[in-house]
Amino acid sequence: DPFKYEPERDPSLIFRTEKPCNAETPGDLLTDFLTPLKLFFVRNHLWVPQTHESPKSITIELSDGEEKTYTLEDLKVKFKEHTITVTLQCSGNRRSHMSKAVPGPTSGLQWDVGAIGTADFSGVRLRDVLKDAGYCVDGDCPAPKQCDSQEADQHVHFTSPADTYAVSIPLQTAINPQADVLLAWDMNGEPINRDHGGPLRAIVPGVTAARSVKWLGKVNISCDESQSQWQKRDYKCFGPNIKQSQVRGEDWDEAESIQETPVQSAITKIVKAEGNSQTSVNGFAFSGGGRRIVRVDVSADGGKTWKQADLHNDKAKGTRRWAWTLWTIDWPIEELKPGQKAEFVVKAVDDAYNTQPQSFDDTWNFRGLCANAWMRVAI
Ligand code: MTE
Ligand code: MO
Repeated sequence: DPFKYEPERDPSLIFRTEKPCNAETPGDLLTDFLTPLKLFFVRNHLWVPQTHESPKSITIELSDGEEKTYTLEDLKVKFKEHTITVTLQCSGNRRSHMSKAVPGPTSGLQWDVGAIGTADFSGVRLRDVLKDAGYCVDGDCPAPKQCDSQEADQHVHFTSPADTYAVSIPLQTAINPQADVLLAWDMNGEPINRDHGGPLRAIVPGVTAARSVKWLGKVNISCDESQSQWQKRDYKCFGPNIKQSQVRGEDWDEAESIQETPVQSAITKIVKAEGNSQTSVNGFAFSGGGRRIVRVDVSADGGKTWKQADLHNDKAKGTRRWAWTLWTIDWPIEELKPGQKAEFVVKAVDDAYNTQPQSFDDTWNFRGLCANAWMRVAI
């Protein structure tokens, strides 16, 4: 039983499956800017490797097949350490909300709002390590002979030999000094624990968390995306008219892998007014690609009228905005009239003026990925 040696977990998490462990943070505990480690959601496709099974070094495979290996100690002494505040969100977060849309249920773990969390991750820039290993990362790099594609189309693969999970990101993300891609060993100032991929994990800010490979052992550059099932046959969205049974292999091949994620927000905690005061509505807002949240609109009448929430101040670290923004709005009790549309609704706007779709009915996809329609909670 490969699940015999799973780490202990906080019982306040909501367990969607036990083996493998898939557990989310209850919304009303997502109130800290940095998510406490014991409450940070866990998303495992397979088992958690035992300490002696997880790699203590990273092997970089060069284009000619030669390999260069760095131990954790090598990384710590050879390269500059960076700490970046990163929100990791599973592509399936809020899937259960999409499953209530007109087209019907979606397949996968039926997460509520809590397959998301934020931490300070410390480590070295992947870019610096690739450069040291002999890759051209600055400017005009010649396209490798064996690729018929441009540099823009190359990919960096991350592999965990311990649980066999592997995915890839575009090379341009990996080598961009503004993208802050890390080989990380610390999470909120502590060595990354077993559940979250220690001793070494990839952190790809602003990109769906599926690309932040835990128990990382190998990195290589390739002309093609990773050939793993997690890259090729999952984490892709199709149109709302497409049922899973209709999708052929070539449709999967042609569909785009999710990398940067769309703007998202959720209501996590509502504190009811006592007596004649206010009801406090709290939540998070987050956008991929380093885009800041510039506004959060909240309605108490199902989306007919709106007010703006107060965005919390925080101390996010990083070259761009990789962290969520927490928000609060206090609603006077006399404005909360029970009725047909007595519903809190939230939607956020990012710095590219992207906003969230109104409904899941027309953004539905059968895997329930990137579920980011307005969130509604009955009052
Ligand atoms: N890395 C490995 N090796 N194995 C996994 O199952 N799951 C991925 C990613 N990295 C996974 C992995 C997915 S889908 C998500 S959402 C995040 O890890 C979850 O990270 P967390 O468990 O630290 O919250
Ligand atoms: Mo995920």
